[in-house]
Amino acid sequence: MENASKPLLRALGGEAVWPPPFWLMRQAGRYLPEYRALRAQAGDFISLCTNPELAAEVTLQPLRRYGMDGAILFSDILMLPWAMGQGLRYAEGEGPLLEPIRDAEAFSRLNPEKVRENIAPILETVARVRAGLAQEAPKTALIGFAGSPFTVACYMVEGKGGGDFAHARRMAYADPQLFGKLIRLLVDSTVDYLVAQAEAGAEALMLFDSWAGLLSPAQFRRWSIEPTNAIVRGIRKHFPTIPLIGFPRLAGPLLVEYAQRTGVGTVGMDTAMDPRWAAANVPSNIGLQGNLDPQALVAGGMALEAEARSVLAAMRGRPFVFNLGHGIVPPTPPEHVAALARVIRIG
Ligand code: 1CP
Repeated sequence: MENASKPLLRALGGEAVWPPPFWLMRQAGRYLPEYRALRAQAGDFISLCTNPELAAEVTLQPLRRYGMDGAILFSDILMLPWAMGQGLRYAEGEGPLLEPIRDAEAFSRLNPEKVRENIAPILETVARVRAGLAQEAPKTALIGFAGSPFTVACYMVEGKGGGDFAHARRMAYADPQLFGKLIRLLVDSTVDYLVAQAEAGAEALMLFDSWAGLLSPAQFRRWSIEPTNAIVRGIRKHFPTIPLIGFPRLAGPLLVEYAQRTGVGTVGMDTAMDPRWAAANVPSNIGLQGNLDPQALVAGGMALEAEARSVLAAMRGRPFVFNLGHGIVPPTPPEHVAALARVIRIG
């Protein structure tokens, strides 16, 4: 079986592989000069995400330098609302800007029937990366992904990132019917989207719930755990055993309930999570992924090495995938990533 030769799939399947497999959130991106060159050639960010040749190339770039065990599809969590027809652009230095959805009329303009057609180039990227890995990196597994409904809804309602998504969180209390409709639409379209990525060649799937930590415990159960569980059940009808990773960022102790109730096999730990606490409290049949501070990677040197070693020490003996606690930031020196890879490979 192919699984047997891919350390990432073995770890996500519940095996305590050591030294652990690794990949890094935002491993393709602006810290790499070759990414910046290709990005300039593509023009804007959406053009890059919908150009299968360039997006596949960008996905493979970090592997050529560092030999990660996982490749993550180069795309963005906001490509799903874009595919439903919500206006989206990425302003230089400002992040994403969308036409906010704050009422039933704006909601009714979303067109989920268009998703299949609009995501076709992204699925082609998946197929190209998978073929590229077979050629260039046969032990590296391809991870497909989507945003979790709550996190994607945050951007859809707010129209931008960078704040605390007050409009979205308020709508969840003030108009739970409309917010619930948006979440259900996202659950259904995210199942279709992730199943399509698996059909195109993704070998594991990850759900990014980057803003789950903004929710109260009751709202976390309702808008993060329940929709994630619905997505897991939907995917499992088509792919009963594909590894699934959930990342409820800044969930704190609610990470345990998320691990117990969503059905994902592996949970991501953010930078603020103590890996020793997670090892002691997350059920031992659930894998862990994370959680080096991206700023330690910018700093490099002894601080990076010490921090990486303490994560490794906490995770020894568990099914574990080494990663950061959040995405690589643009000022990261590429040689620090190489230094980190050496520390992880020693185990
Ligand atoms: O200028 C550029 O090149 C665009 C920067 C960029 C990149 C490289 C954006 C805009 N998205 C991406 C790629 C991306 N985004 C990937 C590709 C694979 C990889 O990891 O290498 C993935 C998985 C994402 C996921 C994503 N996008 C998340 C979830 C993870 C996280 O960071 O919390 C979120 C919240 C987004 C939204 C988004 N897209 C881009 C930006 C700058 C943001 C954040 C905006 C904000 O601050 O709210």
